[in-house]
Amino acid sequence: MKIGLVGFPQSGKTTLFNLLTGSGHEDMPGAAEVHLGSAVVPDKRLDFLADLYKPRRSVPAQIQFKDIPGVSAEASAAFAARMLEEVRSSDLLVQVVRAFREEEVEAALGEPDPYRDLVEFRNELLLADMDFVEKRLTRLREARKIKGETARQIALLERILEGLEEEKSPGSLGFSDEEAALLAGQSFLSDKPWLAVLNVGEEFLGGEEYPGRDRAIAYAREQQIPLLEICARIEREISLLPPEEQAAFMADYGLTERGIDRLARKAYQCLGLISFFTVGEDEVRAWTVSQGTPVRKAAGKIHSDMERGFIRAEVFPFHDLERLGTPLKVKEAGLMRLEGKDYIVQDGDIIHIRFNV
Ligand SMILES: Nc1nc2c(ncn2[C@@H]2O[C@H](COP(=O)(O)OP(=O)(O)OP(=O)(O)O)[C@@H](O)[C@H]2O)c(=O)[nH]1
Ligand SMILES: [Mg+2]
Repeated sequence: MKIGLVGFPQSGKTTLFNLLTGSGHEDMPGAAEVHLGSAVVPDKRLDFLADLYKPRRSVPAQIQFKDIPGVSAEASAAFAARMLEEVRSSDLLVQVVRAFREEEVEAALGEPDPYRDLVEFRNELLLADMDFVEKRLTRLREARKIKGETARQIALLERILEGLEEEKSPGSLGFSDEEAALLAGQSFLSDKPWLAVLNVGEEFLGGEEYPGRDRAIAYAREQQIPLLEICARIEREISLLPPEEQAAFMADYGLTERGIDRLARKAYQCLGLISFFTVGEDEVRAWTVSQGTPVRKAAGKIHSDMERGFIRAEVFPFHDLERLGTPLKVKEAGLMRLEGKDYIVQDGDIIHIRFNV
């Protein structure tokens, strides 16, 4: 799973990327480099398990981030196309939106207007999809005799194009099984899960409003775009301080929770992801799977042998362990269960796989 940090130039994508992944890139405006990095997914439950089991290591889940430079009006078509491919290969789009005041940036790009940037970004996704569909249509129509599957594909793409022209993403049109098969797994940019991070200046952290805040928030609500406000620069600066000083600075700025905590939670929601845990003296570890994953498949994340030779899973919920204090008490209370291969993993399950190969 890869999360793409996307958006217009100079909106703070690299600053946010540095914050999330602990990197230290300092790009000049117009730098054309994609950065890859991973961030630890904060989870208090894992901390609790580490305290309880005192394992040699505690392994949190990780999210991969990709920092994709903004494409300015002066950029070459080749560069724009390459960046579009980077966006296409992201599982979730996190649009970083400029909502901070910074003279140098404003001299080149004008005042921040997060509403405009949200609307324009969506339009760009729709336009990129239109362009893709139109090219496909042109190619299909070149066939000498149009019939059968080609004719059905053309009809479907025409319907998709009409939708896009009315600002409807293909996924919202509702496809029959036959139509889905015709699309053969083709995914559209405007269908990608998308959330917005409004990158606010530190001066707006106290609740003071930046230009266009209400309008941007209303638009996001109407379009059902999950939205977060993060001050990437100040959080980045705080993250570079000695750990014991960080809490006090966070409090000074009225920050109750770190950006990564909030972003990870929203990203998991958007992508329908949950966590389960494995525990032991050697390690406690958080694993990420999609909602609805059967336990045998989840076992395969840990090791392919566990999936192949799966016998049963011992399962108990984290909240019972937290409530009762020890695994023994959970067992005595009759809350430890044996589950077969089709059991659907629940968020917070603590799982031990019995297997045989
Ligand atoms: N005042 C202020 N400046 C910020 C903030 N976040 C980013 N900046 C500044 O805005 C400029 C652009 O930030 P970047 O993180 O490089 O932006 P970007 O989106 O990666 O830019 P491109 O990669 O060129 O698209 C830099 O000078 C940052 O220091 C913020 O929260 N407050
Ligand atoms: Mg950048």
